Order: sequence, then C-alpha cells, then structure tokens
Amino acid sequence: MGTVLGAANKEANGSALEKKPTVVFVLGGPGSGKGTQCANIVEHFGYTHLSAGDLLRAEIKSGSENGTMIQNMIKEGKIVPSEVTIKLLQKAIQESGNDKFLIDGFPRNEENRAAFENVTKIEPKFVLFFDCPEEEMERRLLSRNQGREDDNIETIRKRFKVFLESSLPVVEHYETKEKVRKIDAAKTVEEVFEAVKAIFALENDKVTPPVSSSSIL
Ligand code: UP5
Ligand code: MG
Repeated sequence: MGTVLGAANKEANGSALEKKPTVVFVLGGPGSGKGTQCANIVEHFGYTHLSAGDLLRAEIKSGSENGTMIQNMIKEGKIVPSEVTIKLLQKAIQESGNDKFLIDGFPRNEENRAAFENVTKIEPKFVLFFDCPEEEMERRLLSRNQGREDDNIETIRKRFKVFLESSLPVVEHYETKEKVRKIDAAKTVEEVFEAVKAIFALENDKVTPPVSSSSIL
C-alpha cells in the first residue's frame, strides 16, 4: 500500500514540479533600470527575461486586434487589462523551453497580481525591487532616445502617478510576505548589478525543501 501511495504521490509531485516554473518578479518605477539589470541577470544566472512591456509593444507591432487598445493605454501610461498581459506571458513561458523566469514590469497592480496567481497558480520565489528617486528616473527616461512613445514628459508623469498609486501596493503586498529584496537603483549600472548578484547568490544557496512523498507518508 505504501508503495502505491508513494508512487501516486511521486507522480502527482512530479507533474506539479514540471508545471511550476521558478518566477522572480522584477519591479520598480519607470526608468529604474529593470530591463538593464535583467539583461545582466540572464547572462549570469540562466533565467529567461520576460518584459511585460516588451511583449505588449511586440503585440502592437504584430498588428493584432488588441494592438490599438494596447497602444492607447501605453501612451496614457495606463495598465493594460490583466487577461491580455497574462496570455502573452503564458505564451512566452510555454515557448521558452526554460523553467526560470524574470518577469519584468508585472504585476503592476493588485488586480494583475491576483489574476496571475489565480490563472497560473505561480507564486514568485522573490521580488526584486529597484528603488530609485523620481528625478533620476525622469532624467534616464528623457535621455533614453529609443523612440518609445511613452518617453515624453507628459506620459512619464502619468507613469509615475500610476506607479505610486497602483504598483507600489503590489510591492507592499509582497513585503508582508517577506519576499521583497530591495535594491538602491540610483547607483551606477555596475554598482546596482553587484547588489543584484549578491541577492541571487543568496537565494540560490537557500535550500528549498522538496515537496516529497516522504513528508506525507
Ligand atoms: N539606465 C539603466 N540603469 C541605469 C543606471 N544604474 N544608471 C544610469 N542609467 C541607467 O533603463 C532606462 C534608461 O536608463 C536606459 O536608457 C538605461 O540605459 C538607463 P531601463 O533598464 O530601460 O529601465 P526600466 O525600469 O526597464 O524602464 P521602462 O521604461 O522599461 O519601465 P516601465 O515600467 O515604465 O516600462 P514597461 O515597458 O515595463 O511598461 C511600459 C507601459 O506598458 C506601462 O506604462 C503600461 O502602460 C504598459 N504595461 C502594462 O499595461 N502592463 C504590464 O504588465 C506592463 C506594461
Ligand atoms: Mg523596461
């Protein structure tokens, strides 16, 4: 009997493990350096980088039926409906072939967060939070010069407002769960990455107890 139950548990756990990738949410204000640091993390730690903003911009370019709606939301600094963003993230996760993801710039509000949890049943391993003063973020965005339609002062101000009102509560939610790893993002790219590396080294060393049949039987 023990063998049968053990086998059943093993199978159940095995499939659960296969379906649940490791996710780190990378959050921070507009221009705090999320994309820049994610590129570094990918090189050193083998994660796949999924920028929700990049996925949405690609969706506009592809000429999808949601394209115009997404474009208008981004121009206004507003948050695109959860179901649209979550579908894009799920598709990218499935197509990647990896099991470790940096999800950059999502969830942006409590509704995003709850919907992602409900749909995917994934809880982040931790949340990397780039803390940067607005004046520094504004300077960076205004000198980025990559042709982003939301990098103009009017839209930037709207993005800051949405970040404070809607996105910071998500960080606060994860703070209550002790999942937030806060980084001073106002330093140079190199200095910020040193701090990021230290966090990933620490998290990788943590032993996550496997959900094994032995703890059940
Ligand atoms: N830079 C970076 N680090 C620096 C440093 N340490 N020192 C000096 N300069 C530094 O960096 C921005 C600029 O600063 C770059 O020029 C860089 O070289 C320099 P970057 O790494 O690009 O910062 P990042 O935080 O990624 O800034 P980004 O503008 O991408 O952040 P947002 O959160 O505003 O943009 P995102 O693409 O995530 O979203 C855009 C819009 O999409 C949102 O406003 C919203 O309308 C929509 N959206 C949703 O609706 N839902 C989502 O889930 C996601 C997005
Ligand atoms: Mg970005």
